[in-house]
Amino acid sequence: MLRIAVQSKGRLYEETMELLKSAGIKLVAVKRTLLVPSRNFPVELLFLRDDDIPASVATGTADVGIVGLNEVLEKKQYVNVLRPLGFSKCRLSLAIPKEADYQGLEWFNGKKIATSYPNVLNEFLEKNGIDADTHEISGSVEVAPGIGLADAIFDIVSSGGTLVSNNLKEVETVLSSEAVLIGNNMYLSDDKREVLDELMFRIEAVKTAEKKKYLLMNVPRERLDQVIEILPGIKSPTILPLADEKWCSVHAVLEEKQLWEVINNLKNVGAEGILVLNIEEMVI
Ligand code: PRT
Ligand code: ZN
Repeated sequence: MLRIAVQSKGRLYEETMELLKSAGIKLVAVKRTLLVPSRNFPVELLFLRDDDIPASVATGTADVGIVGLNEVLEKKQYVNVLRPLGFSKCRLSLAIPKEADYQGLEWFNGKKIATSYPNVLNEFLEKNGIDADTHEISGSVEVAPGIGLADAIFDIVSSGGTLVSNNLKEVETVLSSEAVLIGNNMYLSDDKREVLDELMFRIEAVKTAEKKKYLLMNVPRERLDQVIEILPGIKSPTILPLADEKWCSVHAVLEEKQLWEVINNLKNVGAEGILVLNIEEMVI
């Protein structure tokens, strides 16, 4: 049984559960107990605060974990990032009062910076030769400059709305973060290794499918060549006959970002009844 440490509640929770569900992992019942086994796959979920996930994996309490890269780097535990997961994207940035005149990093020399990420911040300051005073606080970092507790902050930014409403401006992005799957260097039994390989394989399939759409349409046979030229399929599109011999049905997979442009081009050459379907998993 492979044990996966996940956040018990918070910003990572929903999408972590969604990913595991898409990978075909059903839980016995998501009660808020600490340890919940799956009923159809040999894994169990260990629900923790995100701060505790890197250590739980490093010490072997859990075999793998799902947590923000920002926490992984801050906690300095011996864990490996097995793969990025593409959700909970954010950045760790330096922000200062919006009226301040900012010319470059030297601005921070001699300044006091409030943060919940002192390790990542100190590493960055050291690397850039900046001598600032790091002040660790655990929550509501963004209010620190407004109440005179600090000159600047180093915090997570996503939309930037929190900075704006606190009269701050983002001046340096130090780290781009997202949820990652982490593991440790410990020996995994053959059984666990097999489950982890299968889990990684399924996550890969889910992630590959996420950005793709399945397209079906009816095309006049005489326009088929033009349609094939428009479709940037994985290989060549599937073409099926229809009862009306002048028409055929064309199926293809394409990148979500190309979707609307391709659909317009298809309509222009006479494709009809265009259907767009989500793909749940894709094994290449
Ligand atoms: O209780 P527990 O310790 O488990 O959770 P937590 O409260 O420490 O963390 P949580 O659930 O808030 O965040 C978990 C992870 O989500 C973080 O470690 C990041 O990897 C990621 N994440 C993604 C974010 C955000 N986006 C985010 N916007 N974490 C925090 N924020 C905060 C940010 O600090 C800001 O104050 O949300 C606020 C709004 O951001 P804006 O820029 O959109 O206004
Ligand atoms: Zn936390």
